[in-house]
Amino acid sequence: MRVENVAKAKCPLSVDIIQQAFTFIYIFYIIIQMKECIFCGIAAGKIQSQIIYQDDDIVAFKDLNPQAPAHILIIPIKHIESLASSSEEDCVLLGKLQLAAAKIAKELGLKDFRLVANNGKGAGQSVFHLHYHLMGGRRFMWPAG
Ligand code: DGP
Repeated sequence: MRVENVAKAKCPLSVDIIQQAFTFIYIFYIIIQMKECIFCGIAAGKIQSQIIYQDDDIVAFKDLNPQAPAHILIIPIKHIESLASSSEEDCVLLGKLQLAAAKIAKELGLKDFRLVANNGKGAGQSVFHLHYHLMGGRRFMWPAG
């Protein structure tokens, strides 16, 4: 008899149950991960980031993968998937995001900067929580790639 069969023969139920339990926990973990929004986690302080600005409605933090010497992400604390899914009720909040961008740029000493919101996968959006990229500190080309 093979070694694994001996183990199974001795304790057939528990091995299967443990395997099933691990599979279940793993699938559950994946589902939770998929549902959890990274930027909501950052806004709630559950996920670490280099926060540079925060008020009652907005959080701004350094991008993990900077594309310019200064690359800040500015997000609403409220979960909105994208600019396209914002609504009339977000009108003031959207204004606040842009004003925060201008304020942060000034504080960082950026006279020239670019403010970008990628909307949808085809436009390069990878995190589906509305965010503006505030970038500066280098020359930018136009049209954007
Ligand atoms: P976009 O592709 O437009 O959805 O931009 C998402 C940006 O978010 C991308 O530049 C990388 C950044 N990013 C993704 N995950 C994290 C994270 O956990 N922390 C920080 N600081 N930035 C992140």
